[in-house]
Amino acid sequence: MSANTALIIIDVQLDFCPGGALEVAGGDEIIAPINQMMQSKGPIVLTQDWHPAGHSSFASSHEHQDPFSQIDMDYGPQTLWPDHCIQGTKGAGFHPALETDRADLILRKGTNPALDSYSAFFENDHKTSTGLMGWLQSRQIDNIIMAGLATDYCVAWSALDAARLGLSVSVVMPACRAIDLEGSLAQQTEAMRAAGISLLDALPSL
Ligand code: VGL
Ligand code: ZN
Repeated sequence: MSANTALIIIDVQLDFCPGGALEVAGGDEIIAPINQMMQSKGPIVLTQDWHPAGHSSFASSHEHQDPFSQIDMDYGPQTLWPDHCIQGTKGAGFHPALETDRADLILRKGTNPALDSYSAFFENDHKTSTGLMGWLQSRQIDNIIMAGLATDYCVAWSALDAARLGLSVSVVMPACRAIDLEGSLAQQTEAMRAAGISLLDALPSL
């Protein structure tokens, strides 16, 4: 892997793995390939969805709303989720098989109670920065390789923001798994392709 390439691993947390609060089918199957990619020498960023209890993206925070329904927030449409990744809970922790020791940066997102943050770069208002781009720029990183959970939410939103910011982006599809709500996987896969993101069907040689 060249010095200007970073590996960005999105939300490999227990709540997104089978048995978790917002389980993604096969979510734990991506840990072995991710650990393998993390044996490379380059910079590694891990992200963690990290919500306060009562977060506005939780269906339980709204009257008469079921998980997986959609509402309009002042920043745009927001899907409502089961309570998940609550700060300090077991479910918010990384899956124990993930080799986190190699991480240079662990970035937590979704901490503002009033605003969700799928992307590792901007919160869901598309304006509030997480600071990740500054971190990458200060290290002259212009190429990123991304994997994690979920393909059609946090991975896709992160990859699309990265491409919009001018980074060259590859998503390692076999090291991602999707929630796939109402065609969201096909839709976001097409959006990533249209944005010039490379969708890899095998692990890159790093
Ligand atoms: C995610 C829904 C809600 C994700 C996070 O990591 O893809 N999805 N919060
Ligand atoms: Zn979340």
